[in-house]
Amino acid sequence: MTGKLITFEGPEGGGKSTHARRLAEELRARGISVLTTREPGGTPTGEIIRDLLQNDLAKEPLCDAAEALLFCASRAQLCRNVLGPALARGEWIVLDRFTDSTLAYQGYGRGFDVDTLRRMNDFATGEVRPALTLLLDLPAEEGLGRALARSGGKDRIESAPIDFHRRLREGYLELARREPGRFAVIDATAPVDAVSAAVRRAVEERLGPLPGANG
Ligand code: T5A
Repeated sequence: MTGKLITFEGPEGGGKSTHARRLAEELRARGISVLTTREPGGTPTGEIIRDLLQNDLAKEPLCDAAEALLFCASRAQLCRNVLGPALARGEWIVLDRFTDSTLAYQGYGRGFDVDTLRRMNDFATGEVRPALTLLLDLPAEEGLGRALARSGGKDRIESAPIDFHRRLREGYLELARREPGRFAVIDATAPVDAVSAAVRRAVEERLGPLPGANG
């Protein structure tokens, strides 16, 4: 696989969608072929799973095990049908959430065994692995406040108790400490342009200078 997968991760409202879009625009402006997508979702099946997970589509309480498996099912579909083929074509991919979301939310947040979730992730992803993971870190309260201000209401996961959101934030930081070569932790409380600049610096430091980049 000759392409590169860059993932954005972090608690709610950290700016992942904003910065995934901005990074993709910057890469395209430099002549790089970039695919952008998101999890859960990114395929027709994945988008239906997203609706189930976020909007209570089935109108029954979703048990935590089913939740974890559905995230992985969406991921398997995306990896086999979209990410693997794009990487094989040499494309770059900017992905809004991936395997670390399952470790943080279902592991540190819901309390499932993180090593079991890692095995589920491996089953779902096959050989697809991120070259770089940008963790947009901010306190749970601040991120939820931003997400609420934007959408005006909370989805199923945003409605979880604040301790859940605090645990998953700490979980992300623990994951980043364990894999410093893959993760770059970015202060997402900074103004949007400062976060974009930090994202670009991290990409160049970890993956090499971008074509046409001169500082
Ligand atoms: N999930 C997902 C799991 O539990 N397990 C899994 O395995 C996976 C894959 C996905 C949900 O599913 C969970 C996690 C999530 O709960 P989603 O809608 O994709 O749901 O939710 P999020 O990924 O959290 O996306 P959000 O849209 O809520 O947040 P973003 O993408 O981090 O933030 P963004 O860019 O939309 O920005 C939010 C607001 O903040 C402003 C933006 O303008 C926007 O209004 N903003 C800033 N404001 C001030 N300063 C900055 N630096 C700002 N950056 C952005």
